Amino acid sequence: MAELEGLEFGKSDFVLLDEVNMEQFMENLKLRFEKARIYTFIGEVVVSVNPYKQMDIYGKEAIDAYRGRELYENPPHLYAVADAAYKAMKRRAKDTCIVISGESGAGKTEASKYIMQYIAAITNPSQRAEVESVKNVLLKSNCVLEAFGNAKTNRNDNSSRFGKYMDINFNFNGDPTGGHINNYLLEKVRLLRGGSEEMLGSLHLQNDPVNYVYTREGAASTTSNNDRSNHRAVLSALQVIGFSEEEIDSIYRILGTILILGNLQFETDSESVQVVGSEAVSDIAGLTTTEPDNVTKSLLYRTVATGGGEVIEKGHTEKEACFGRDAFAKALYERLFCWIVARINAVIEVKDYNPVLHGKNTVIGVLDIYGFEIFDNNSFEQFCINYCNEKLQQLFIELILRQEQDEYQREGITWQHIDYFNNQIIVDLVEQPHKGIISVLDEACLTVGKVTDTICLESMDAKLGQHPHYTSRKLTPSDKTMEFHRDFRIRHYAGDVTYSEPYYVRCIKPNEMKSPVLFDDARCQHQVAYLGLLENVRVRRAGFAYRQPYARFLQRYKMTCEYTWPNHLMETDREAVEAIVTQHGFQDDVAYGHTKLFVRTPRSLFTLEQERAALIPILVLFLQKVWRGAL
Ligand code: AD9
Ligand code: MG
Repeated sequence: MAELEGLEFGKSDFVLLDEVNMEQFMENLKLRFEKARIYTFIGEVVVSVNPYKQMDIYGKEAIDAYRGRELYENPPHLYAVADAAYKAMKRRAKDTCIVISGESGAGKTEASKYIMQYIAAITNPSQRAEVESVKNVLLKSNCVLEAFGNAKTNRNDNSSRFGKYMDINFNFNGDPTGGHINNYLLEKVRLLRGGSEEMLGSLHLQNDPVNYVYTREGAASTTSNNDRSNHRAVLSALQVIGFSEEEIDSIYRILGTILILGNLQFETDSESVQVVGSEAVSDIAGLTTTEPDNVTKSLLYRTVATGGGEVIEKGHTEKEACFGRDAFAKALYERLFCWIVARINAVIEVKDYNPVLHGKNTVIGVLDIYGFEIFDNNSFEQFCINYCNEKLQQLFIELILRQEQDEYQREGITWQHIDYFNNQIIVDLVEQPHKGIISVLDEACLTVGKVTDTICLESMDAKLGQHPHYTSRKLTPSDKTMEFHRDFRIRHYAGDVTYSEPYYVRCIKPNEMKSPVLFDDARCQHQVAYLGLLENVRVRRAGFAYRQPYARFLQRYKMTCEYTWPNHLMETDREAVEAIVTQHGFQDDVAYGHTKLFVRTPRSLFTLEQERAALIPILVLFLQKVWRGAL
């Protein structure tokens, strides 16, 4: 049990801190990290610190320990959350979702994989072949998605360059019947170091990524990837999922085309822009089975409509040709990735599902989103990523907070309001029709012929200058370009509230060195602050951590009280529950709703759980004696 870990490992739930302040929070987080306890609860939320080393906590033994148990019965673990989500889905036949957040390299993708592995391990006990095959494809799809959707960055060797929302569909038995992947955005490749000489030769490629502009940056940084075996794993995963040899060959041809495209250079001779060297063009033509002339034409010209309705071909400038080349490569890659995802979806989608015959089909969704990204220079991509996080936070506040309050109201519980920052104002700043940043940018792009950053910024300043979360920054001209660098800032939410939800995993990155032994206090504290974990604990403590219908509570704990065991001596279930609570002395820690008991801290239930566990062997003996007629 969580508490049985012993205090030398710190508090297993931040709700149990003596006082909720940053100092105590950080002390506990650090102590647990140093004692290799990487998971800690805040109620039902799991806070995870990336251990940067293989932990022996994911094996069969651990899976068996968490399977079907209640959240507070075991030490904090991803498996506890995965099991809770699975149980909730199965018991209530309702869709559930696990949201994993944290900054780059904090461990989101690893967490999502452990969660999926757990779900795969606990389902299909009868080993039905078709369910096994669905599970296999779901697990293998991660490998393929990572190969094409992840990239080496300086923050994470295996950074997801796309957001992933994976649905797993279940039948009424709770066995997986299929799934669906939604993906958003991506980047580079990990093809070259793993490919055989023969394969690379046929693609007109060399086996060192340093030779290619698009892969040079990643190749230059230190690597902890075993590229050759990863490459084999991807190939085998593609085959297991059902990609044909021809399809796999096409994938490699397209990747080859992209890499060669990236190396293309242009030069301007007296009259026009030309591609430097003809070999690359003919290689691309070969890989894409088209004529070299078509390749050259598409790289050097664009088609435009004149005022008179005529369509003409206009030559690019050298700079335009470079932009065009990169945009083309990106578009190719994006389409390839989307095609791969669609192809996987076609294999795993639920087929022939008949709700009348098969019962209700439910879903567990796992969202592995990229967390807030803050760089020195933030592009439109960062804007979208951060907006997406704000939106997620907003949905969370709206849904969970309202649901929580509705439940208190329904059950007649007095609820003391807790202050939290509602980020609706920031979401509005971005998305409001006619007034939000997206509309203003759209408008600026439509009305002005040639849009510059300055024009966009001026237009935003005019419309949004007074907004409390908008700041315009006009910096001094840079020496090199003599252009004004201009930007704007959005003050994103500083904290959040996590009302009881189900199923959040909050990942923290302990240091920037990928070290298993370093706990960088300042870096960690920063993350704790912006993930709003302290507010999370406060809300959790002010509210009620657990609630159970009277009958269910009674069923589980009746043997711990003389008024309820062996005979139910009270008039109603509620009275019986009151007797149990009073006998154990935690009447100040509960509230009685119309149909449910609300318990403020897990500690109270924990005492009950301990007593129940101690009583069970005695009861078993007692019952055996009764059966044998000895009593
Ligand atoms: V990004 O936003 O996609 O750049 P993530 O997904 O948060 O990021 P990821 O899961 O890829 O991070 O973890 C980064 C690295 O940390 C992994 O490649 C592992 O080497 C390491 N890691 C993370 N979690 C664990 C773990 N539970 N056990 C061991 C881990 N190593
Ligand atoms: Mg990731």
